[in-house]
Amino acid sequence: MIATLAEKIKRGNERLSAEELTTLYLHCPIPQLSAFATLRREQLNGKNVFFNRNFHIEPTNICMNDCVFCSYRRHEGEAGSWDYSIDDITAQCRARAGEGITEVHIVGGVHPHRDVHYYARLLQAVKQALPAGVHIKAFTAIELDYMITKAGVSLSEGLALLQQAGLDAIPGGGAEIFDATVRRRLCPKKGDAGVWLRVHEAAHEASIRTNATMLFGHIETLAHRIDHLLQLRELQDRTHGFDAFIPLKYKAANNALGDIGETPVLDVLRTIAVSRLALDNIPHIKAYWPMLGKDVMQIALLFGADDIDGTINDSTKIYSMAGAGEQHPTLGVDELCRLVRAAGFSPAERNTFYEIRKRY
Ligand code: V47
Repeated sequence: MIATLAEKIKRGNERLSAEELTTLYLHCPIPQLSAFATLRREQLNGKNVFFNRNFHIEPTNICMNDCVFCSYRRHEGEAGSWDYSIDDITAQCRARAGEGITEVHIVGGVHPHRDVHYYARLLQAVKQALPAGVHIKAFTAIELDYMITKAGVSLSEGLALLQQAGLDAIPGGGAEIFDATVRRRLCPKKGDAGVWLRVHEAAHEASIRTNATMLFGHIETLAHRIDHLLQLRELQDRTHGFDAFIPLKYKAANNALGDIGETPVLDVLRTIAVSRLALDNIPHIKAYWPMLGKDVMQIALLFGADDIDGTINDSTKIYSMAGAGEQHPTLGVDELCRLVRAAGFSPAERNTFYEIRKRY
């Protein structure tokens, strides 16, 4: 069976089924799985490992949802909550205006009182506070669904308002695991898979590029992961709007699910490799180093990942609050390039749309 799959993967133009992906995950020896994923990543991306110069803005951690995996969310007024004003946020942007940043990534909690008109004002203010040409990648599908519904406008009208205000791309968060039963236990108040997929489809129709994620290593099964990947592949066949897929390993500190612990590193690497092989129509697989740590990020490059996100400059709290090794995630371009070269690849600085700005 593995030998037949090897031939199929080498031919490079044939789709792998759910059964074949399951076999690869369960039965393929790890060196061979690494070789298969590397073959596919080289067919798509050569030796390039992409990164950008970015930072995150997290406007608030006040959130209406109650996801059991989340270490970050607080109630309004609760100790440890934050809620930055637009002025606070523009001050954060001005403080970074000289850093050569090309992308700002904005995500936060689903704040009960904020609608799409408020967030359009926020995006306008961020664009004005940063040098011309910096792209904004902002808001998970779940935040978008809430803020647009709250304003009483349609999904396409809401996205158009944000686009006019400066939205360039949408990140992949909020997807978690699409299966309805798991989702009910994991994030009972959050929009379901239909909501997530509909928002991304509407964004693609409006020519907004987006990413996709999968939160794994908690209460889901392998079948749920494969189903999640194939639902993404199916949408991408229709819209071609996804640039990157980011497999996010569940981190167990400071959240209600913590007793289950964290999944072993070989599960993470198998999942990244199977994602690369399953998502034959999504160009990039991101190894998100603030979550994986720098060492596992380097190894992930040998399992099909070709993107490592960016410099980040100590600007995100989602993973450090959940116990990630990187408590103050910052990676200078020189260090980032050294890590990529040491793993045998060529660092390529990209912009939000994967246009190469510089090779090192
Ligand atoms: O949707 C929350 C995840 C996501 C935990 O698009 C957790 O380029 C693990 O989507 N353990 C938000 N994961 C982050 C995200 C993202 C990150 C980097 C790049 C991009 C991109 C998107 O973080 C949430 C959720 O799935 N998350 N808590 C946790 N305890």
